[in-house]
Amino acid sequence: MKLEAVELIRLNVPLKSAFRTSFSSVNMHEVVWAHAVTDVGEGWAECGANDRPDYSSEYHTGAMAVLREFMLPDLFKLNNDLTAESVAPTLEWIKGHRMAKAAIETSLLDAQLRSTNTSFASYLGATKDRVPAGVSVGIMDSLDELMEYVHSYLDQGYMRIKLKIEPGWDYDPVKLVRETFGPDLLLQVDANTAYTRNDFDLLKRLDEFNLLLIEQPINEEDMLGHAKLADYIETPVCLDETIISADIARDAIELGAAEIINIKPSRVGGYLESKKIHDVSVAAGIPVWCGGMLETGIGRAANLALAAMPGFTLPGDTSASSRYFETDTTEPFVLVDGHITVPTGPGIGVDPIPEIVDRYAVSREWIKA
Ligand code: OSB
Ligand code: MG
Repeated sequence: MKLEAVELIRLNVPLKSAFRTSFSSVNMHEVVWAHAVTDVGEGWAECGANDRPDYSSEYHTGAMAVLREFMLPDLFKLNNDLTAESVAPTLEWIKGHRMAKAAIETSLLDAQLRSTNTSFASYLGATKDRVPAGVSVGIMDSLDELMEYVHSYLDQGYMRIKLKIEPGWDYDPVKLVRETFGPDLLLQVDANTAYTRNDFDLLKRLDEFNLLLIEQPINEEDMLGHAKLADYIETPVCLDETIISADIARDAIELGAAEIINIKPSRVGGYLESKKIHDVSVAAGIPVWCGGMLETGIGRAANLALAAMPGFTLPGDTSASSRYFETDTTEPFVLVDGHITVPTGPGIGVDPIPEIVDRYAVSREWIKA
């Protein structure tokens, strides 16, 4: 196919309630979309970058800049030789910026698959038509508030609870949730790098709660530290921020730093690299699950297709649209019996709703070949 133009859309999508992690508290999902126009049709993708470089080094206006200045000019130059599969090799010379790369590659994969009537799920080799949904629960102002939210998510049918933790909000909230909801609740925690190598004894205290996993306890660059921690505690160590490629995933597994892997397509540069990480992990016997970046329907749809691959044996953060949004940008994804249905239509299988995009868009910029 040939890339004719890309529209970069910045949207501010209000969240139902503040989402607090160890690195930020947000009331608004400030995000960028890539809307690709090709000679075979159009495609859509949501960039995972936050408004600030707080989860990773990327941020939304930085992603727009690198797309505009470096990525799109190279992809325009490919003319008719462009395929979704050629995006990563073409942009390989550009260091980092994986979320920007993921956005453009995914929008082109969407266009390409729509043009051949193929769904993301079948392209990726998905084997499930619905996936169990977990929910990521932010840090709260009080334990009472936390209990209200966890109660409500379990009432809605979520199959797994992930508690965000940080120093000062760890042992007590985890203990309360475990004691209140019992030993059968699938429960895990995510620190988003908030701890250090000096905190291993504190983290070991969580062993008594039989957690599914602890996600990214320490610095993302400290792979050896994670391997040491994995030896020291019983709770399986799961990596999120550290795993930026299939090569890194292979190393983390071999070093014993990743006993479980959170695959987030945006973080690793897209769905093709995600598939590679899935394959590396399955070959090594490492369970994977699908993480998220609070995606609206455009990003959520593609994540659900990935989560339907056979190696995704743990519930992901692929929750319903209503977890975050009063009004999603697409037809909402709904929770049924704790599961979300995997889209089967061409490409990502959902379309943006124009009036809603108009309502949330704060800027729209066309970049043409
Ligand atoms: O670490 O998984 C994370 C949200 C933003 C940035 C990082 C993370 C998260 C979440 C929520 O935990 C995932 C989601 O529901 O999309
Ligand atoms: Mg995480």
